[in-house]
Amino acid sequence: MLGDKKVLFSGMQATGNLTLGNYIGALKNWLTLQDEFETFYCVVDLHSITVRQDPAELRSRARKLLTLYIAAGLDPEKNCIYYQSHVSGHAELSWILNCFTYMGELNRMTQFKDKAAKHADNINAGLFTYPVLMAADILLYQADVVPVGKDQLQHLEITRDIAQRFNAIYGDVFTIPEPYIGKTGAKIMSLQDPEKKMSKSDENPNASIYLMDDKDTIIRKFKRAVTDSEANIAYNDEQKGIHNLIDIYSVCTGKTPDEVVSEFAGKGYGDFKLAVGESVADMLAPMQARFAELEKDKAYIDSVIKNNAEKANYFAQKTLRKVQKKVGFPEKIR
Ligand code: ATP
Ligand code: LTN
Repeated sequence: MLGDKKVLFSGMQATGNLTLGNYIGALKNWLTLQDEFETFYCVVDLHSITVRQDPAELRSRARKLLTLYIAAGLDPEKNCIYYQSHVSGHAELSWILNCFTYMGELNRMTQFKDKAAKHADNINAGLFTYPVLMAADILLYQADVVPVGKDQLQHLEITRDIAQRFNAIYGDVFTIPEPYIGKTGAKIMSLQDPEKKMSKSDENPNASIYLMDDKDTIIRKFKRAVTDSEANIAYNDEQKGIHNLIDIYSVCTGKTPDEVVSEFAGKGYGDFKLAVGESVADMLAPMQARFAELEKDKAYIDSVIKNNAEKANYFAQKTLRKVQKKVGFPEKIR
């Protein structure tokens, strides 16, 4: 708790361009939670370098991502929006937690296996201990809830295990965090392969809707979306492509999947795909306009970065000092 509010922490990597999956699975839920919780929304740039990055590009993407958080509707006066690399406590706590995490646990992480397969030429130790840094992010702020997409549940589970292990040895140091998964659209699938999740690192640009895609591009991508030959708009596990489009439309319009199915009863896939494309473009338009404005206001974004890094540091240091004392590091002489 911070004051009378529970604490919420979440973050995204500044790798690639954000997709509709990131928006629906993460950002959109964040917006609805900003009043209820004391929130920390981080641009996790330390995590980004677990795969090789071009420095100038990483810097530019990280700033864009931070700006996008605000453009999407997170008020930086109410939400602590900051760069992970500006708060050294993340790396410091991560080291300590590394010493409370087992190789066997990390070996089971499916994201590690996927990323190791994808980047076989660079299976570095950071990629392996990625979940420990994520645990540090969360535990540093004593977060009660962590809104993420379903793919991150395994990382939340290991975070809880590490925290419980630490608490069992040293007493109640860390709050045990709970995952928060949005009701609809917890997993948005690729438009080109509905068996795979929509991912910003997908090589095929037609597989993902990027948050900065214009209306024509969005509609064209939905028109090309892979579906099936049933020619029937129904919500079931066999018609995975249509299922995904119904999920997306349902999030954009606020209608339930059943309502969507009745709305399009007897209509063709062409009509439905067009409607989905339009609803997505309409949902994204205000954010795109706001982003363009904010990007021009360098002084304002700089002030958000500075003020929120200070705020995050303050809370991070509180937990870090407590942990350092527990494990036996000597107190600093001031
Ligand atoms: P990458 O392709 O680089 O691994 P990603 O697109 O999977 O990236 P992340 O940065 O790993 O995105 O995730 C940011 C947030 O978006 C996380 O909370 C994650 O659960 C959520 N998310 C990512 N993809 C989807 C998706 N297809 N559907 C729902 N949520 C998603
Ligand atoms: N691993 C997450 C990003 C992430 C995160 C976090 C999410 C890093 N630290 C802390 C929630 C809480 C991802 O790849 N989506």
